[in-house]
This record gives sequence, structure tokens and C-alpha cells, in this order.
Amino acid sequence: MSYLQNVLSQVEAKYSYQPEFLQAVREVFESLAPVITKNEKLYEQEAILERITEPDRQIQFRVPWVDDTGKIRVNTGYRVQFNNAIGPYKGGLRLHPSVNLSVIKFLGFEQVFKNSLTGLPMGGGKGGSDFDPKGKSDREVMAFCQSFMTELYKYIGADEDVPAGDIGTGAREIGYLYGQYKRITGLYEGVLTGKGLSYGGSLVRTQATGYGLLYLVDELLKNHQSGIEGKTVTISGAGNVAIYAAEKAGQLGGKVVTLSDSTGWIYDKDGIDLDLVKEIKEVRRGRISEYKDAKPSADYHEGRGVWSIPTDIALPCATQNELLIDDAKELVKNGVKAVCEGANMPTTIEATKYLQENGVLFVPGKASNAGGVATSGLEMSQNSERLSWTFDEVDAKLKGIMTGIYANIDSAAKEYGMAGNYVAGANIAGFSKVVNAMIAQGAY
Ligand code: NDP
Ligand code: 2IT
Repeated sequence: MSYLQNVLSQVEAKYSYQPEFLQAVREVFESLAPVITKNEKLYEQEAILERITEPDRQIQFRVPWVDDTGKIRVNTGYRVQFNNAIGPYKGGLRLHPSVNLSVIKFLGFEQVFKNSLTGLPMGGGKGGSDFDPKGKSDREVMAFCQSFMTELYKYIGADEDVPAGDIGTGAREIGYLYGQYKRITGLYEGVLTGKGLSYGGSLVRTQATGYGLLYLVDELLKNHQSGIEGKTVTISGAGNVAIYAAEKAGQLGGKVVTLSDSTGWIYDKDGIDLDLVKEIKEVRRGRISEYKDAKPSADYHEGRGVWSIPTDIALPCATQNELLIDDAKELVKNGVKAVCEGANMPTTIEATKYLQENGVLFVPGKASNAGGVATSGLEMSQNSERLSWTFDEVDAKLKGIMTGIYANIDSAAKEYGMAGNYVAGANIAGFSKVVNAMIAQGAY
């Protein structure tokens, strides 16, 4: 059995109860086979694969908070500090009832490679809680965030571990978390990113993941004698990533016709009215079904179904495992050209393979959604120099980073004889930098 196969079997046996984590490890390991084979002796001697699949540490804690009726509620908080070979741990906090250690470990593992791809000095981590912000009052969200940070502050810091947003964690939550960190430690430092503009946030961070995704799609299509102009775009999700992906797709001449949330999805053949979506989602914190109330010409469907609409470009921007094999078949049947992930691991391994085998340009989230964390890295730089850059400056840097990522994953895939396989390209390029740093820093 090869070194890689051996470690994979060990990880599978040890963490058989963590399906999302194992899915992420399998996908990465499969791509790394040619790299590992080339350096098998060294990597085995250095125990690189054992080290890269075991987090530096994982912290789990009780989060008690008082609801509006005076009752004490209890959630579980997590922070997984996966790898800091190339910089302080960096990665978001997810607040969603589905959060457990397997989900946070898969996200932290992916983050290590993603952050490496940005070219910025950031290690990988992830955290969150099974707390559900939906339907909670602002005061309840604040009570939760203050309690969460009362434990988390011990383990984070501007040069140590810098959390940010993810599903369920937006500007409101980051504000409450930041206030509590400052209150406890007395430090006014860049310990979180995605902060408000009046207290150290960066312009473009709100838009960064969605905009970055479209900068990458643009570069991908340009390199395949095509472009976004005039193309139909289908998007899932209706949160931060989906909304700003839709905005930039429109600015680049695409026509976005779908969005979704966990209850259902909308199809607007005239193109989605984004001002309306922002009003529903960002102001009212409502459901995507309300879109149809305001625009009766649009269709609303309960449940899943976004991927049944014929499209040129499909952008899954909601959550993990939302694009399944049957969706991939439907997309291919309808002539999709490109699938690029805005969410983390939204496409199953089976669906990914089907898309690749059928000539669809497929870019994995660790490359295509890296614009969010990259702009978080730029927020950290601005905090360190106590300056704020203009929107255009940050946007230009984001664009440069995304075109750089495309060039990097394209050439890594070619170097190993897998031209056009951007899953392999992203894993290989992300891995190489981290591994070189780990070896240089010795066993730990
Ligand atoms: P938001 O909370 O802003 O939005 C999430 C959207 O996805 C909502 O429309 C939500 O619907 C939907 N959704 C969430 N969970 C599920 C589910 N289990 N089934 C169906 N729909 C679901 O999160 P973001 O937009 O920030 O994050 C979306 C994805 O992008 C995640 O995978 C995240 O990890 C990834 N990502 C985010 C980055 C960022 O900067 N924010 C950076 C890089 C990646 P509902 O409201 O009904 O729950
Ligand atoms: O998955 C991700 O890259 C994020 N949620 C953003 C992390 C960050 O630190 O900005």
C-alpha cells in the first residue's frame, strides 16, 4: 500500500464518524497522488500527511446565554486551529444548527489550502456553533455572541488566530463579538475581520467572496475563448456570497435567473432584481419566497431545484453537498459550460467527477471562493498599518489575487499532466507552499 493510501486508511478508520471531514480529505488526497509519489520518501519521513490531517488543536466549549423569556439556553462552541505553518490561523465562524466537529474540521482543512492559494500569510482555522440566529432577536444574538467570545478570547489574537464571518455570521455578529473581545482584553486590535467600516473594517470585504468568484469565472472563461457577457447564470443561496456573486455577474454582462434559501428557490426569467433581494435578505432578514410577493411574474418553488434550470454558468453559493450527481447530470444535459463553487464543498465528489468527465469547466471553492478570506487578509494588513485603503485599491488587489489564483491552479495542473483539472491544480498548489513551510520549521 502506498504512503498516501496508508494514511488515508488510518484517517478513515480514526474519524469514520466525521463524514464531511473525510469527504474533504479524500478529495484532496486523490489530487495529491502524483505529488506524493514524486516525493514519497521525504513526505513519509516527515509524516506530512499525518500532520496535515490532524489539527494543531481543537477547542470545544459550552455557550450559555439567556433568551428573551429569561430562560438559559446552551449551545456548543468550536474553534479548530488546523495549521499555522504560513501565518496565524484564519477562517470564519459558522452559526447554523447543522454545525458539529466534522463540519468545522472539513472547513478548517479546506481553509489551510485556500489561504495558501491567496498568496497571503495566513494559516487555516474554522469555528462556530450549533446556535441558530434565525428568528432570534438582536438582543438574543448579542447575548449569544458575548457568551461565545467570553470563552473564545483565550485562544485568539491579531497575530494568533483571526476569525471572521461564514454562514449565519455577518456584520451584526462580528460587531457583538468584537465588542466583547475588546471589553475583556482591553485590546483594540485586528482580531476579527469583516468588521464595520467605522471600527477597522475594510471596504470590499462585504462583496469580496461573490466579486472574487466572478473575477475568477471571468478569467477562466477568457482563457477558454469565452466570457460572461450575454451568458445565463444560475446561483444557489441568497446570503452574502450569493448576493454579491449575482451583483458582479450582472455588472459583467451576465443574466442571473435563480437564487435559493433552505426553504425554496426563485426563477426570474427577466433576471433577478437584486435591490429587492437585498431588501428582503439584508434589511428584513426574510425568506426568498417573499420575492414572488413583490414580483408575481417570477416563479417560486419549495425545496431544491435550482440546477434544473438551463444555464451557461452555475454557481453553488449556499452550503456543502447541495449539488448532487443528479443535478450534475441535469446541468450537463442542459449544456452548462462552467461550474464554479462560491460555497465550501457544495459539489459532491461524484458530481464533480461527472462534470469534469463531461467537459465542464469546474473550479473548486478553495480557489474560486478565496476572495473572501483574501480580502480579510487585506483587512488585517490595513489594521496593522492603521490605515484604510479606498474601495478601488482593495478591489484591484482582490482582482489581482483572483487572476493570480487562476494562473497558479492552471499551471499546477499542467505541471502534473492534468491540464484543465482545477481540483488537482488547486490542491497541489495550495499544498506545496504549506508543506515546504512545515518541513522548513521542523517536526512539531
Ligand atoms: P449566509 O449565511 O449569508 O447565506 C447562506 C445561504 O445559504 C442562505 O441563503 C441559506 O439559506 C443557505 N443555506 C445555508 N445552509 C443551508 C442548507 N443546509 N440548505 C440549504 N440552504 C442553505 O452565508 P454565506 O453566504 O456567507 O456562505 C455561503 C457559503 O459560502 C458557505 O458554504 C460558506 O462557507 C461559503 N463561504 C463564505 C465566505 C464569506 O466570506 N462569507 C467566504 C468563502 C466561502 P437560509 O437563510 O434558509 O438558511
Ligand atoms: O470560508 C471562508 O473562506 C470564509 N468564511 C471567510 C473566512 C475569512 O477569514 O474571511
